[in-house]
Amino acid sequence: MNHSRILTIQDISCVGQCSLTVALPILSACGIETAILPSAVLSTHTAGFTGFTFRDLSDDMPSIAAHWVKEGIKFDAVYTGYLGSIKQIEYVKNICASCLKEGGKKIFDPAMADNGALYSIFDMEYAKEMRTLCDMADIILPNITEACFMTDIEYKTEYDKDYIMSLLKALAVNNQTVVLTGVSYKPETTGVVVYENGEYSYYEHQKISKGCHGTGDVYASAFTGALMRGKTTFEAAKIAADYVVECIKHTQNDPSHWYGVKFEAKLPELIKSL
Ligand code: PXL
Repeated sequence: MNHSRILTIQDISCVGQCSLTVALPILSACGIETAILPSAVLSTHTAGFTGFTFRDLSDDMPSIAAHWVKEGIKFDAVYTGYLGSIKQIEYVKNICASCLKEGGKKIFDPAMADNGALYSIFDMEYAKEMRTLCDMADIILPNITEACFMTDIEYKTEYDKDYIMSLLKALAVNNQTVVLTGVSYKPETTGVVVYENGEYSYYEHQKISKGCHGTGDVYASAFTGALMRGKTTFEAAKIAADYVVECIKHTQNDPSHWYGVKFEAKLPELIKSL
């Protein structure tokens, strides 16, 4: 197995099973050396908890990256999730320019919205800036809401393949690969579309009625881990989808666990699938 080192940039929500507390264990379980750059520290995530603390670490990001440059540290891929501000998006661009190996992959999850709405701390200006980051990517992993915010296409809950194609074409202006999550053409199923070099493929799977927080981060982390282990984009998209379904099934009957998914118990299955 080739050794890969990835850098993931996202917040630490100390409690809540999202962002770095999901990405680091999942990528490590996939066998990938995982360096982290925390963009902020929050006591919990912002989706359902109130009164959380928020320490913005933006100002530390350039000096951390400058130290890596001095040490000659470079990464095979940069994978980003939830970022706290427009300034951080700019810093991510600079870090990719200075710390990615030649041919290194830029994998960006524009984690900023769901179910037709932006998360509480974001606005349209942020969405526009996120679009400029996604325009530089090798692979982006939006959900339909995020795709709409980045393309100015109307958000719909019922749609057909033509609508999905319009989103994909509007996103992939620089031939980035788009992995569009949460694409559901039938009430009982959902799935993920991979749009790569102008080719559309769809992995359809069971829809579990219960939506869970943090599954976007679990998905993107498992996808990135599988991809870094040499899977094709479509294989990685499928492995990550199957893993998320198992995580939700394992969590859905525990009402006390409303804030995330119990992804840890299903890591052995993810590892087996690689
Ligand atoms: O899972 C996305 C996410 C990450 N980080 C923080 C969040 C959320 C979603 O709400 O609040 C802080």
